[in-house]
Amino acid sequence: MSEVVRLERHGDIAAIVVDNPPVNALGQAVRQGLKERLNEAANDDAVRAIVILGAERTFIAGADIREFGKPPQPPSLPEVIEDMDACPKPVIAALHGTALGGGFEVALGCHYRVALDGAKVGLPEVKLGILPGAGGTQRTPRLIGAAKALDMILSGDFVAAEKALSLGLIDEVSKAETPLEAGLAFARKAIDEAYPLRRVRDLEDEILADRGKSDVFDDARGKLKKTARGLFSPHKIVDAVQAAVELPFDDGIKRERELFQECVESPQRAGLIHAFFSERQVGKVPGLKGAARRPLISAGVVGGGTMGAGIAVSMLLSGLQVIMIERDEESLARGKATVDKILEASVKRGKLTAGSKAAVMTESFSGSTDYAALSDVDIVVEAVFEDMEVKKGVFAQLDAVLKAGAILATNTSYLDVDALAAGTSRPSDVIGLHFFSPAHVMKLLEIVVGDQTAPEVVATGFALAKRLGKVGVRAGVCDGFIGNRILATYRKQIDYMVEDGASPYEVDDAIRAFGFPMGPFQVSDLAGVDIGWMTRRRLDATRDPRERYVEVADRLYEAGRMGQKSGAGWYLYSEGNRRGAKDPVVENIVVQERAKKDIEPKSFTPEQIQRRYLAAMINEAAKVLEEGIALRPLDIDVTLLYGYGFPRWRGGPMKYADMVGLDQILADIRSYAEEDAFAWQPAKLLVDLVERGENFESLNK
Ligand code: TC6
Repeated sequence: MSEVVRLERHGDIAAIVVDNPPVNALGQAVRQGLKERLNEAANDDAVRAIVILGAERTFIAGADIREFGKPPQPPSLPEVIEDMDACPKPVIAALHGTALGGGFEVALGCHYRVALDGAKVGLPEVKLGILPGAGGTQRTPRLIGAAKALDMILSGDFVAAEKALSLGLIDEVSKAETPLEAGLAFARKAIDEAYPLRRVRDLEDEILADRGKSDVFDDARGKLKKTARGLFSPHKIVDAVQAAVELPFDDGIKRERELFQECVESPQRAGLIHAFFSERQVGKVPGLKGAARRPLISAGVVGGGTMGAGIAVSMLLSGLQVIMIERDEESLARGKATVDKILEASVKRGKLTAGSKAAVMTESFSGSTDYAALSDVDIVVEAVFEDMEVKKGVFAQLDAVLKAGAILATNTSYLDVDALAAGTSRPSDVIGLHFFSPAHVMKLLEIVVGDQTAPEVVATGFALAKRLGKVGVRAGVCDGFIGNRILATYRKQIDYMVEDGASPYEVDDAIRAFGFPMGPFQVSDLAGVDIGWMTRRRLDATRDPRERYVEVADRLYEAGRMGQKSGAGWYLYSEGNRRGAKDPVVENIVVQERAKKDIEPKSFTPEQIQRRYLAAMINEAAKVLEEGIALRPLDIDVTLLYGYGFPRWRGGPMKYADMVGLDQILADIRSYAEEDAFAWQPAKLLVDLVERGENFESLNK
């Protein structure tokens, strides 16, 4: 008797309850249990209707995604669903919480669906690189037509119960307190009023209306060219829905199965599922379990520039009281105006009502030029100019006025958090909170833990990240922490390749072809060529003389080409246009710099560009791990996915390295080292893992 699925009798109605916390996923035991209990109920003459529901917080939230990629264990989900569909008694799904993926497919295999108010349904498989492979692509168009089914399955968006009812995905929204109550009430009606067995597989109206109309599918495929660049499963989804329209049900199901299998075997499935679990694991920091958290009601932000204002907005929208500090009234007014502007944009996009915005601006947000205004806040984030002396000055002032137990956070992207902490009388309260620009949009928050940062301050940093809707990643102290340190290394390889013969535009094309949304030179133009210049000047004093230095970017800076903001950088921007054009002037600068060093240009294929870029990224990432700056490979994956545009379907650089094979990555590094031994010193960890035949995944915990 399976424990994860139980059969309850309520008079002449049988309730089959899936009880497999946390989300009632359809692992093997659940599938087996569903099949057995259904068989039991179907063969019991005293049972006249069957209700399927989930215990605790939700209906079934999908297949157990930990099982994908492993040998399949019978019974398969389509087989279980077929039994429901064929059952001679009415089978009713009673939905609450989230009925997702295979969970919603179970519901579609039932003869009727009733949902509690507040429940959501959805087919989010596309987000995991697969497709609804248990009849979802075949039954959904039979209920709502191909166009709406494609919208739902290609977006993976959840649909609220009321909307699901109006679309025709479900049959009733119930005000009942529990799914059992709702299911029993529906089953009673089904018995008393002799509802027919309404099998979705037999519904033909929508399918017949769509048959022969290829424009729905042509349109969908056209849109995918823009929205699903590089992705595999969306194209298979269109094929599967088209099969639903063109083939008899059983043939469509067979086609769906083949397409599903292709998706399961694709590396994108592995990458996306790794990303799914990593972003849930990243907040579970070893050693932090059970650490107390400090209360967070009010916050200070020092600095009202783009970063400070973005941080303030993010905090305000999370319900915190925020006080902004600036050095004079004029700067404060500018900072407040920036906050107002960001909030106004949220109103325009419909994310905030005008009334809420007004309330936030008047009741939750204030500003001052006097640090004393911060005497009672729980946390302060400084976002002033990136200069150690300036930041030390701010910390000294904060130290003088903050209450005991308040957290002092710096938003530095590179600087030594320990040095800042040492300048205060309370180093255990100091932490780095590295937001990414624009801070109210970007989801990554590096939580930089100093030598003396107290565990409860770290735990509070993670709690803040969650409250702000961000993904917090623990990082140790070093120049650039996890993300910017790795970036600095792979970014240099780009400059080397350009000096050696690649054009910046070839590089950008190759990196975009790998799946990044922008190439590194486009990013540089967006961030500002001056930002890179300042970073290089900061590092001048400590740069190892053996390091190769490329001056092309300095020439651009000297020519006043600051990127998008000045109308020219690596690209040329026409008035109001953020899409730059290739610029022969830049190509000329590159040619001159090569000539100065007598470099005979060679050509690079897109694959060669990508391999060097990735090898540099992975090698530095392995050093970051080895030094304990990142605790686990998954912390690096999440950082690069959320802060640096690494394609999600590749899982992050460490997952990608595992999939390519660490031996190949190391072989690449060793071959590049023959040209530049200083830049390509293999990480000891990488060498060790290759020698032991292990991968990065083995270090995730
Ligand atoms: C599918 O169904 C394909 C069918 C075709 C078959 C032929 N499996 O997100 P939370 C875990 S594909 C295994 O923190 P929330 C999760 O890892 C699937 N585990 O909670 C976490 O574990 P931890 C289609 C799962 O309340 C815990 O549950 N379905 C699964 O913020 C809590 O998760 C989906 O894509 C799973 N399917 O959100 C739905 N789902 O505590 C994916 C969750 O050890 N899931 N876990 O860290 C979700 O979107 C959300 O988890 C949620 C709950 C909305 C269900």
